[in-house]
Amino acid sequence: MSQNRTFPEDFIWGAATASYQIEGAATEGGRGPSIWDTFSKTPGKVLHGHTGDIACDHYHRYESDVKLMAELGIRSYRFSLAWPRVFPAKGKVLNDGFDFYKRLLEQLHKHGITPAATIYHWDLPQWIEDEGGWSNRAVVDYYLEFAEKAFRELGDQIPMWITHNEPWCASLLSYGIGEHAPGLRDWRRAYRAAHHLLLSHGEAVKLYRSLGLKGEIGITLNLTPAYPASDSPADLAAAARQDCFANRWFLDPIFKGEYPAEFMERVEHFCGDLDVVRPGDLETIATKMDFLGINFYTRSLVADEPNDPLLGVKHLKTDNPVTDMGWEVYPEALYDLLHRLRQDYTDLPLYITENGAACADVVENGNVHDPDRISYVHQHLEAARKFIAEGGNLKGYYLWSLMDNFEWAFGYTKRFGIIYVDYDTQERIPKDSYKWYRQVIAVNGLPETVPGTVS
Ligand code: PNW
Repeated sequence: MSQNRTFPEDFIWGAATASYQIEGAATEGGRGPSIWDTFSKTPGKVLHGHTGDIACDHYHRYESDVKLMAELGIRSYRFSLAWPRVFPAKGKVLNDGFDFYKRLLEQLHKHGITPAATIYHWDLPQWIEDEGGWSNRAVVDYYLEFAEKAFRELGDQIPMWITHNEPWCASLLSYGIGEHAPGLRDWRRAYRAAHHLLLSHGEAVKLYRSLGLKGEIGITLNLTPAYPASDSPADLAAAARQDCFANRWFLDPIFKGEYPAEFMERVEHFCGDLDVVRPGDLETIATKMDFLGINFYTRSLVADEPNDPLLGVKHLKTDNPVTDMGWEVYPEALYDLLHRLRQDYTDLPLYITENGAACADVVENGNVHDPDRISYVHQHLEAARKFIAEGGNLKGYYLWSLMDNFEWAFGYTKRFGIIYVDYDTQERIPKDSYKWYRQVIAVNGLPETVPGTVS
């Protein structure tokens, strides 16, 4: 019975964070401002005016945080490198800008935890944004300079590199929808930004190879499968457009060396000629990498909506449970997605580089109860396990997040951690989900029943 609930021997259990969301120490060591410092200090952009100035103070507490990782039993820890710690201002390089990460790596090494580093998780130095940010092609060279320094200084200690976290968010959500820094509503710039993110990814893979480093390099995409509200041709077409917008815009160039043509026509009809793809770009973007990272949280359910100008879709709600983000809990979509990637795109190893839930935790006598998070993670791990059992090449799972942190436009109001953070005292309290995950890791498998649900 327990046999079929286990994971492969070498399955990589992990947890993830990102620099701006946890580090704090915003001006320490000469760090310059990032677009998130600027954005969070602009009134009305982040809930309650929260900023990452202090966050979880991980910059000072990394030692005890790594101890908590070790007690959890994770084999790998995914974190990101803060670009403005190294390139704080135009023409300025701090040669000790990676020192914090060197200290962190030492601790991880001491506890036998394998580091997985994301080069870019959204904290673009403000001075680069002042020159047009991701929508200006010059950013690609700036990014490569940062990546090269990271590879040279940390490359021998980090076996797993992620060029970008969620280019969809860093471009379309940030320059188009305007919900993330720099908070622009300019679709043309958003699509240009997406191209430069992809291009810098491909260039970084080539650079990594040219340096002869021995680790693996890939990219992390947030993929949100789109399901049609009905079988009508109009709704099917709406779901196909939504899928281009959310998924194929990144998957197709990376794996097929092309943008979805029909959708590109629609985009250019809407925003004007993007004037962004140069000869050779698509070949670079499609440079073979070593793995694909997937961040999965939810799906979307869409119907045709002729009055919606860009996509012609409307999003529908269901009766399924939602997390604190309002995101529908729909683990079947993870299973479907994994199979689709395998069938339509790649046989490369896959990693789930983020999955988790924001929940209303119940803090009680020094314990933190979070049954909904346990149930969410359990169901998604079950979907992952089923895919592996069917021959799928899924090598690891990084829970988002190790600890509560700065949840972007929502500030500290949404808690994703399996470790509770008291932002007044910086006290850490492992939640019930931490203890549950520790047990899953220890036995390399899922328990029979999902807590809090009737089965
Ligand atoms: C991801 N959306 O962000 C990020 O990689 C994390 O830094 C973040 O904390 C986590 O997921 C939880 O939100 C996303 O609006 C933010 O679709 C927003 C969206 C998707 C992912």
